[in-house]
Amino acid sequence: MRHFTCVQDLGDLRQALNEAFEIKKDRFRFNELGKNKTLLMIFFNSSLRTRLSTQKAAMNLGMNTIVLDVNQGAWKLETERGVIMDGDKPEHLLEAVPVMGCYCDVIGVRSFARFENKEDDYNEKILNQFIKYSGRPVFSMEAATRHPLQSFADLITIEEYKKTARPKVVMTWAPHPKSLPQAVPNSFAEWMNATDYEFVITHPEGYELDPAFVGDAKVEYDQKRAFEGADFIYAKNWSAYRDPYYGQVISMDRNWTVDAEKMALTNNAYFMHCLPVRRNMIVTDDVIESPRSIVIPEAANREISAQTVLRKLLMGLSGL
Ligand code: AN0
Ligand code: CP
Repeated sequence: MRHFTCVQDLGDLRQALNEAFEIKKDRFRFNELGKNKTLLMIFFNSSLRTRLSTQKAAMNLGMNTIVLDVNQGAWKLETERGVIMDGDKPEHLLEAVPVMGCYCDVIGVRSFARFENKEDDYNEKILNQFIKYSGRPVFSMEAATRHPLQSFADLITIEEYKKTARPKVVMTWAPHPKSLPQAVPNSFAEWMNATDYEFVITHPEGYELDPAFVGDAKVEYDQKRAFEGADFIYAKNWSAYRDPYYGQVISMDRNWTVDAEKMALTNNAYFMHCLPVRRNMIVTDDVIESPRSIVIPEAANREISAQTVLRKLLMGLSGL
């Protein structure tokens, strides 16, 4: 594997899952593979899980890691070509990216949607410049449109907890006070559509996602009806995708908060969320604290998804 930005890059999903479970059984089995290899993690946005789990995964493989928070200590980066750089940004991405490539073997990038220009976001303008100009294998640590390491961990988690071959998985929008990207829901939909699960998306009118990600998923505007018989509830907020509201909060309706009453409509479903989560906006305290909440094992699987991906990238580097 040369780069990792979406589910297709993994190739055979069943095989990738088997590799993940192999790693989970003995996470130090491949600790020679990354010897003398350096991972550079670039963050344009904050992170807790991605930062820790990816670094731990790299250490398990014997890699060295360097972490750079672009907005803290590095030069502010201009990203538009042709700009007269007389403002507050002393360096251009077009020099910074190849320079970063000089100091490492693999690059992870976190670069959220900026909501300034929908086309730039949906063309993955920043991530693609890393792919084009760094000369290194690049993987997404949540880019503008997808969060594949999260979705892979989500899939691993569902595979571990499911009781039937084809569980009913429901992704529900839930309220949040700030504009959040569509990357997590887009990506989760993309990965669920790559399985044979029954997959339903529920959200208020106006929160329709890009049809390219929704694919064949069933969209149900009645949240309670969507919850009926669900085996997994995957909660997430996202901002509007459709014009003219792209990137905006158009509803904070707390009737969409996941609570015990709604969970009672499900088939004793497990509750999932990628975290960080705002309690009593997205989900009530009692649901997230209940024995059916699997948010912590879900987060723990981020180490496994990252390690499976890094291993594939390292194998690609060695021509394996
Ligand atoms: C981010 C998002 O919704 O994309 C990161 C989630 C992993 N969440 C926040 O910014 C709160
Ligand atoms: N789930 C997730 O990616 O969390 P962080 O934003 O803390 O990395």
